[in-house]
Amino acid sequence: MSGKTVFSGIQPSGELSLGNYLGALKRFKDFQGANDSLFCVVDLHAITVRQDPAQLRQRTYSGVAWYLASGLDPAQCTLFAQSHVSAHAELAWILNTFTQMGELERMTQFKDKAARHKHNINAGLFAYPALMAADILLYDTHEVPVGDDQKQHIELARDVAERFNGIYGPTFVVPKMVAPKAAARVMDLQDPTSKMSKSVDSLGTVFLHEDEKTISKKIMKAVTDNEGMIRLDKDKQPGVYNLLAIYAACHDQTPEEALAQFTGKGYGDLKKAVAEAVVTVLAPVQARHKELMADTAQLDAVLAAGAAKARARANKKLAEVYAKIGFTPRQG
Ligand code: ATP
Ligand code: LTN
Repeated sequence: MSGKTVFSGIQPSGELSLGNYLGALKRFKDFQGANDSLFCVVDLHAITVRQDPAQLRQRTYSGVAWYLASGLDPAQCTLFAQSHVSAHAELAWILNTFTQMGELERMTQFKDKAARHKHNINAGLFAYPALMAADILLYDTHEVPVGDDQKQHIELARDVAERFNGIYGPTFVVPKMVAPKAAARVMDLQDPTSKMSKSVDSLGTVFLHEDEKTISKKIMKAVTDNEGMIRLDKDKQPGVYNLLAIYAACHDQTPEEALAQFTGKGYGDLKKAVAEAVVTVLAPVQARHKELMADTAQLDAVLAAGAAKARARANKKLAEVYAKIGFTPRQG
């Protein structure tokens, strides 16, 4: 063990996308074993947007299966569902009281989702970052591997940890975000100025479960530009930049290394190479996911074992926080 604790979470709010895979999931296996690592299906977060119960259950199983299919081994990490460990909701309540309205109002994810769900701008959606801070701070997490879109939330978790520590003395580890070297923000293939999102069903999102033909078609139809040159220019050529970043992430390269392979080539060549790279990377993961989904009892067993491990740790931290705040000790 390196002595580092790593935590990350994915919401069962839709079918997972290529953004989730390259920005987060694909890297998780590299953190297990040598580190103390915890990975969570954050179902409490998912209900900040209205969910159909049967679909939520199915997507939670699917999320666990994607974690396993991408190489996580429950013997080497702690894999669990957020709602199975009640300390997450309890600490979130406490942290709500250390989080300012003004801080939450600045969160771009809240602003985006509030705009998309105008008829359900609920208090949970607003307070979402305090729950995320609780997820992370409960386990004395050092590193949080996430995509770029989570930067603001991690910064808030750091501020809340420092604020609490400042009042009650050292209690929480102040966590750091770890972004991937390429594809930290995979963009929508049809609108490369917007993030590829799993909860927006469009031609611009590649879903992990899609077949080879569909994936290739979506990538071949990706929006580019009229420049006609393959360059790394995020502002002037966001579509091309996005394709290069996806290619790079699939090959474990930096975008600069990927660019070097396309000198003198055209957009058609680039798209073909990206489609091939994505299909090749996803094929074994998809096959394993399918096998795992055939046995949900096995997935329940993985979640039960993971929750037992997480619960013991989380309850200990929560008791420490409660004592510092001045709650009388829980008897039994
Ligand atoms: P929603 O669309 O419901 O908000 P999401 O896919 O944006 O969902 P999560 O499921 O919570 O959000 O994301 C899980 C992980 O995937 C996080 O680490 C997040 O940063 C990462 N991620 C999500 N979208 C992208 C993207 N387009 N590019 C890179 N990483 C991403
Ligand atoms: N907010 C994240 C999901 C998430 C998370 C976490 C990520 C919830 N809790 C803890 C890392 C650590 C999102 O919307 N992508």
